Amino acid sequence: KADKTERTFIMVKVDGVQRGLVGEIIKRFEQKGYKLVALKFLKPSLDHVKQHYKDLSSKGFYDGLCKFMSSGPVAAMVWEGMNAVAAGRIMLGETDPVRYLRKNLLQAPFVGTIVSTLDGEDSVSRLILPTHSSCSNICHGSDSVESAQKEISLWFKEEELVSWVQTSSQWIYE
Ligand code: DGI
Repeated sequence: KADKTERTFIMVKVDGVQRGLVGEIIKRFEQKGYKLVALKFLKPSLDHVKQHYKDLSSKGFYDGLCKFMSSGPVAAMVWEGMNAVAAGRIMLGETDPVRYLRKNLLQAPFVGTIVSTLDGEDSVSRLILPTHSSCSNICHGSDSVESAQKEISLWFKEEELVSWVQTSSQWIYE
C-alpha cells in the first residue's frame, strides 16, 4: 500500500491531562514531523463521549469508560502527515500496557511508546499491583482512517481544522 497523507484524531485523556502530559504528547507528534491541524481543551459531555465510543456500547466497561472520559478535561487534536493513523497508533503503544506486559514482557516495539513510557512510569510493577483501570491509558488515537474521519467530525467543526503550509515538510518527506 502506498504511503499517503492522512489525518488522525489524538486525544489526551483525563488521566493524561491530570498528570501534566499534554505538552509531552504534543511534543512527540511535533518532533515526529506531523502537522497540527486542530487543537482544543474541553470537558466533554457524557453524551459526547458516548458517541465517541459508541462502537463499544455492548462492552461491560462502556458506562465506566464514558463516565471516566467525561469526568474532567481532555485535549483533543488533529495531526496530519504520512500514514498518520497507523504511525500514531505505534507511537501510542498498546491499549492496555499491563495486559500486554503480562503476555509479552518487555519487547522493543513497546518500549518507548507513549503508553509504555508514561502510563505509570512503573508499568512493570503494575503487574504486581493490577489495580489499574484500563479505561485510563493517557491518550487516544484513531485506529483506522475511517474512524479518524468520524472522530474528527465529532470533535471538530470544519472551520476549526486549520489549513496551513508546514514549511519543514520538504525536509521530513525527502
Ligand atoms: O482503540 P483503543 O482506544 O486503543 O482501544 P478500544 O477502542 O478497544 O478501547 C477504548 C478504550 O476503552 C481504551 O482506551 C480503554 C478502554 N478499555 C478497552 N478495553 C477495556 C477498557 N476498559 C476496561 N475497563 N476494560 C477493558 O477490557
